[in-house]
Amino acid sequence: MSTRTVIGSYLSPYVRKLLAVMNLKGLDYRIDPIAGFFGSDAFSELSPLRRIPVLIDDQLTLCDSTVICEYLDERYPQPALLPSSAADRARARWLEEYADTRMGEVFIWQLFYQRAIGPRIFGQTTDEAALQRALEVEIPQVLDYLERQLPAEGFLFGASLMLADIAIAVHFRNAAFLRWQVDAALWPRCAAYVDRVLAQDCLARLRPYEEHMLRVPVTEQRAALAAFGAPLSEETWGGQTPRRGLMKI
Ligand SMILES: N[C@@H](CCC(=O)N[C@@H](CS)C(=O)NCC(=O)O)C(=O)O
Repeated sequence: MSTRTVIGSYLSPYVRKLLAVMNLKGLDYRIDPIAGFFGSDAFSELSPLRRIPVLIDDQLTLCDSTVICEYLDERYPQPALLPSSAADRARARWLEEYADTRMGEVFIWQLFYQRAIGPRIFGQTTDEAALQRALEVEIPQVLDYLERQLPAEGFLFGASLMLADIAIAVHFRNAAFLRWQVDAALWPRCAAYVDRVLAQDCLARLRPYEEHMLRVPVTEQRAALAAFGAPLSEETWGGQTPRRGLMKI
């Protein structure tokens, strides 16, 4: 039985980022696949912002995908998640930050929230104006920026997949759940790069679980994943009813 537990759903981009890093480093884990907004009271004790992912291992309980991935990289340095020169490391951290904050804002808090979480979890009607603004203005701005940053071949820092690559690509997987994809005629470099990164084994291995979860309601996902053979934790920090988040974005 693994000494590491990841709390958080396979459908969250930030959980996907952490799981891909653990797969890349060959670290085993058990997962408590709770959806965002579905943590129990006990979950608030572990995650004061009530956000996923959380990692529990033999030494500590830790929140935030970036903090957790950096901790794992320091404890298990191979393969490295950051490039070696100071300038490249700084650029890698910036691109990861851009992915976590700006891409998270437009892909998750606009697109995914308006199309999936708001209506399905909170019974809200879609804010069509916000959705259109995301699709027509905000996402194209992100793609224009990425098109100038991403390489035509390989990954951001050469032949090895690193944390910034994973942090960027995970958001496109959530967009794909909604049948949205990068228009390769407008952003060819970005479209090819996203396909290349998502095809890497550490991310591709998560797809069967993601697809399985998409087919069932949130409250049935744990049981469905157990039947599907996912490496579930014995304990769960999930609740039965959704609660509004503490943070605005
Ligand atoms: N900066 C955090 C962001 C985590 C995050 O926003 N997680 C979402 C799920 S995709 C969540 O837990 N949302 C629930 C909430 O905000 O209450 C990280 O990198 O871990």
